[in-house]
Amino acid sequence: MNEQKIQDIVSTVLSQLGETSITPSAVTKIVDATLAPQPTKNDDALPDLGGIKFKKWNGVVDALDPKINDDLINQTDARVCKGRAGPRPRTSALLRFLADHSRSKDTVIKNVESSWLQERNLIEIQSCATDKDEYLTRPDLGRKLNDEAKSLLQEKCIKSPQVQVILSDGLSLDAVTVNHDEILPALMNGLKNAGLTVGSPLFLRYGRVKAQDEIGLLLNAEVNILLIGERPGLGQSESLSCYAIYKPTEETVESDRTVISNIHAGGTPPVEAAAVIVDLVKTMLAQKASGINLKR
Ligand code: B12
Repeated sequence: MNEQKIQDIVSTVLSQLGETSITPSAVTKIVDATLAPQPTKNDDALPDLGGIKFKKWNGVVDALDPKINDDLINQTDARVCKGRAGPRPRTSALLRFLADHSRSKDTVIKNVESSWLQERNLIEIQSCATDKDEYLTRPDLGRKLNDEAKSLLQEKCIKSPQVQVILSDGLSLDAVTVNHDEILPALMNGLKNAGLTVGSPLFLRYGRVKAQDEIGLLLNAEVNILLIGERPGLGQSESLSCYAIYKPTEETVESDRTVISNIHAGGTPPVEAAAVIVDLVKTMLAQKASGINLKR
């Protein structure tokens, strides 16, 4: 798909959502590998190994037709056409692998500042995990709210909304911080434009998916939408998932949930995902169901 077609799709989605503050060109971040600058020995500064020019680096020496490799690189984020030095990876490919690995580890263990949440009017609540270490080693604690969170929900949140939206760091904080500005305003506007009552947006620190059930129960929300950082991969550490559930109960199981994964600039772009989620919410409300009980 060419850049113009992508821009047109983004433009249509933005106008359907009633979104005027985001320009389509700010949303589309697809880069053509053949246009990306290639690393040279004379670069003054140390190169950013996680940057696009290394991601799109073609390391195959003496290819019969290098354009074929460029084309392949452009079509996937997988580590292809990196060449080799004898039986070993080339230095650039190895350094890139290590850079991606560090990035993935960072995004799992990073914490968001409360000020970042306040600037975006997100009400902060926390699971029973007291820090990242405990969160990672005790998944059960990430599935329950702490006492303060339960009180905050009672004190500060709109009760019985049709839709409650929650953000959570989960296993990737970057997924939240990188995608927030494109997905949350568009999603909130889209839901309101669809005539739905929407609860106060929340941020759950150290959250696991199951925690959305307790929040849904306490706020008596009809549909509960959780945008949570996915376990990062080596090629992608900024991917967000949307887990949606209709009227969760104590007996809710995983198959009662619907999931839309791979939300990021190189997957389902966040603005487009907002439109898909609005449609999903409407379907859930109409059918009073989610997960395997939902007919789509
Ligand atoms: C880890 C993982 C799992 C683990 C979860 C173990 C655990 N307790 O953490 C295991 C191996 C069990 C698993 C199983 C399945 N998974 Co899975 N999983 C993932 C993965 C790699 C990361 C999820 C993540 O980071 N979640 C965020 C963290 C914070 O959540 P959590 O609270 O720690 O864990 C919960 C979620 O991971 C959730 N979950 C995981 N997979 C799925 C799938 C569905 C359909 C639902 C509703 C929930 C769910 O269950 C966990 C327990 O509550 C994603 C890939 C991705 N890019 O997102 C695929 C992914 C979400 N899984 C997928 C699928 C299809 C499944 C299975 C249906 C596979 C199968 N045929 O059996 C099962 C369903 C399991 C279920 N819970 O009902 C698909 C969903 C596609 C879609 N849009 O519907 C994904 C996107 C992978 C893919 N690209 O195909 N999964």
